[in-house]
Amino acid sequence: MKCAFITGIEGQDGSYLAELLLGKGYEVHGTYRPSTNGAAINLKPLKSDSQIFKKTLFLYPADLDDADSMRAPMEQSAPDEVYHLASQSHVGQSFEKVEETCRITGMGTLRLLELTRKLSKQPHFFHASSSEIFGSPEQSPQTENAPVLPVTPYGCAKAFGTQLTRIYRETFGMFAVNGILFNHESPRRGENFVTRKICRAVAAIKAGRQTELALGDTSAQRDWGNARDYVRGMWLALQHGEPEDFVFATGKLHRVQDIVELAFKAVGLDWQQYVRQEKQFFRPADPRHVVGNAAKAKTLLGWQPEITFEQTIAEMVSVELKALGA
Ligand code: F7E
Repeated sequence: MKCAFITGIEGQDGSYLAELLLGKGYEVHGTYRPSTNGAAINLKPLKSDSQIFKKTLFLYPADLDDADSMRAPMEQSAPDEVYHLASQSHVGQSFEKVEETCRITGMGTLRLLELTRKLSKQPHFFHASSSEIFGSPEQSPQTENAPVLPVTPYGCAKAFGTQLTRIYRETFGMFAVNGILFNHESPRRGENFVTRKICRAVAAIKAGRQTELALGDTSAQRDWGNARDYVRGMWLALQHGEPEDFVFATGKLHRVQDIVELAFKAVGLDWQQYVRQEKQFFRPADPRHVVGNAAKAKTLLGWQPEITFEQTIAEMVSVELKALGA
């Protein structure tokens, strides 16, 4: 039985990845932020399954800021594969919490690389890198070789972790891989990311519990995929014969405005009556022209996205409506 170690297992990606690996017969060990007390909703189905929880799924509170808290679970589990997904991942908040973002997202990755390097059995290591490392690139779409020129504190912290992952691969000989992940969404997305924020608000407006939706720049564009496709990519990247970096993206750009229109249309409401833009949600800098070219992942891993942007938004709205009983 293969053993995997996942940081940030309670998050959107961590929970989908845990399900994928358990389904493949892995033993899965994962860490969660001590402040959540292990109560996050995404793992509830797995934790309530007595055939799984504490049999093939093991959870530990651990803080990326504190290498000692990570060391014991990593050593005990002796993983074959490490998936490093935990971070301070909100780009907007990274402008308010610059130091914290660099500590958790940047230095946290260094701590984990170093702990992994010192394990007696060397696992394959996956770092969840981000399209934010490219900033606002001059050339689109971006491949693995696009210049690393971040424009946000989060992008900068991810760039640090990405380059270190390359150094641990090339200098220390570790099987260390960056998955350069473009935006990816699902009903498990955190509530303050724009897709979930819109879908939640649309359901609440439909149910008569909210009257308006305040957003930042609705002309902002992103390459939005589906989280389930991207965690499959993570796993494939670690099964590949050579450690290499891979872009995971759809290659298609959409505007925030497109999400607004799709989501309101799904519930039969006119968005113009509810949506306004508010200064507090605009960012001091916001990447432009970020769209990925995942040709390498397609050729070498046989990976391609299967769930469309439209399907993802439709599913997210429908889950929010159900949650409200609407
Ligand atoms: O913003 C605009 C905002 O916060 C998307 C993370 O997973 O992907 C994600 O980062 C766009 C931006 O995601 C609101 O300005 C407008 O242009 O959903 P988001 P993100 O910043 O792209 C990358 C690849 C990561 O690695 C990150 O960890 O939407 N926008 N109005 C808004 N965004 C938010 N959150 N809230 C608004 O009201």
